[in-house]
Amino acid sequence: MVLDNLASSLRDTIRKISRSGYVDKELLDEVSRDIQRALLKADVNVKLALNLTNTVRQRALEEKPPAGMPQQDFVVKIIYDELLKILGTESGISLKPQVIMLVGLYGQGKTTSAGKLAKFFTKKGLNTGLIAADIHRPAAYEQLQHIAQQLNVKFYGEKGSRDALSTTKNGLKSLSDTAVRIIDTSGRDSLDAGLVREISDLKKHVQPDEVLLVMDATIGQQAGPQAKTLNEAVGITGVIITKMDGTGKGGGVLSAVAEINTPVYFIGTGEHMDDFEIFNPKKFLSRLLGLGDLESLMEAFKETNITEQEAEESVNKLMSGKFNLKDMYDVWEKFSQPGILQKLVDSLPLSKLPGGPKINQADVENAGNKLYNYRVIMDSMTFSELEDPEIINSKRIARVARGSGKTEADVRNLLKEYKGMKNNLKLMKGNRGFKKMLRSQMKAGNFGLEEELMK
Ligand SMILES: Nc1nc2c(ncn2[C@@H]2O[C@H](COP(=O)(O)OP(=O)(O)O)[C@@H](O)[C@H]2O)c(=O)[nH]1
Ligand SMILES: [Mg+2]
Repeated sequence: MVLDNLASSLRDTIRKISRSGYVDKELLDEVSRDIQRALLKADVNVKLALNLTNTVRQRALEEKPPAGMPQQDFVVKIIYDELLKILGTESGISLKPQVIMLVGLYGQGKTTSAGKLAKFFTKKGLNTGLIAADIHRPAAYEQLQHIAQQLNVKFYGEKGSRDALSTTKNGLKSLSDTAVRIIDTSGRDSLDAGLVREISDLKKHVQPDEVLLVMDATIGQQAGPQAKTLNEAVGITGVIITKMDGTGKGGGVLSAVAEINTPVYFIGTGEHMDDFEIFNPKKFLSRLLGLGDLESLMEAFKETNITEQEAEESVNKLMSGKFNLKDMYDVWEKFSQPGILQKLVDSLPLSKLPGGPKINQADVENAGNKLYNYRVIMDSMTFSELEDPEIINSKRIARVARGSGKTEADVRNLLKEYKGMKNNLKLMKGNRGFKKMLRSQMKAGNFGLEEELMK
């Protein structure tokens, strides 16, 4: 697919962010260099790439994450936001009677897309007609007629016509009872004054509801100037990006879309009439970056219900070295709320990456069960045992196991995990960056969770 290389570089960067202990200026510099390189390699316009990475860096330095969101995820969110701006708004084509004019250079996929659009509208119950206004290409008439026959939609053309405007006017009249009328115009090998004059003339006299620019995803840097000139000449209202199934870099077309600031309506993913998708920028970007649904991530954070103050208190306690089983219990209790674990896992960016750690349903259930079992065990401990786990000797272990209906090995595992956690915390004592990270992790309620799930 087009943009595959860009996708994999961006995913590497996101992985780097997710794995970093904490976010600092050094990491942000590195990340913005990585993104810049990836964008330039993918043929994204230099100015656009620089603007984007500067904005990401600045926002990540200046803005604070919403309560509960770890800094790392926040940086990923900023990258996502800024890339989304390039891809444009979510608005799509409307399902109503209308006249649509397709413009673009030779071979970009206008005629094919005219057919795909006709199929799209027909399926939605709007009868559709195709008008052959490409008077330059020798077989253009036959190509469109053939597509119309294949789709069983209406067709108007004047074989051998030398006048695009009069043919189009006749076509619109002849198809006046057809809900959606699509005009397939001429292209050129390159942008020239003749083409620009021809289509601006058409636009002026026909006043179509939509003027859609058809662009091949693989054309590279010339996409930008092309889009700009055509937009100035006829006012592009939407874009169809074709040949997304190809192997080109794709960044040129993305830059062009950003340059004219026009929504992408559809993408073409093959030569067949069915190889056509409505373009949804958010979905496209999430898929490109290999992220889960960021909205549900935010929601999951909210639902953990840990307040700023609670997080602060827990962190202070942890960092003071006075961390005991009671504290661990409190943290784990948050996860035991129904659905929270699954929600958090669903939204962990790391787990969505190809080649990243795989978390399946069974792992989530195991982790959930484990936390639940730990709580059951701790429920059988005395208050002084929770406060001071050092006093738990083998006699007490046997008692707790009996009381909780678990094995002694289960109890020992719990204690082992607690000690491991405590040791790690001791090692990190005095590290301010770590403290900061811990606080946000804590607020997010995912302290230790990722490691737990990724074993
Ligand atoms: N792989 C692929 N080929 C496409 C796509 N759209 C169009 N094509 C092919 O690109 C070539 C040029 O398309 P055409 O519609 O004639 O372009 P036009 O000159 O702009 O009208 C044809 O061979 C099409 O089959 C697409 O989304 N994917
Ligand atoms: Mg054509």
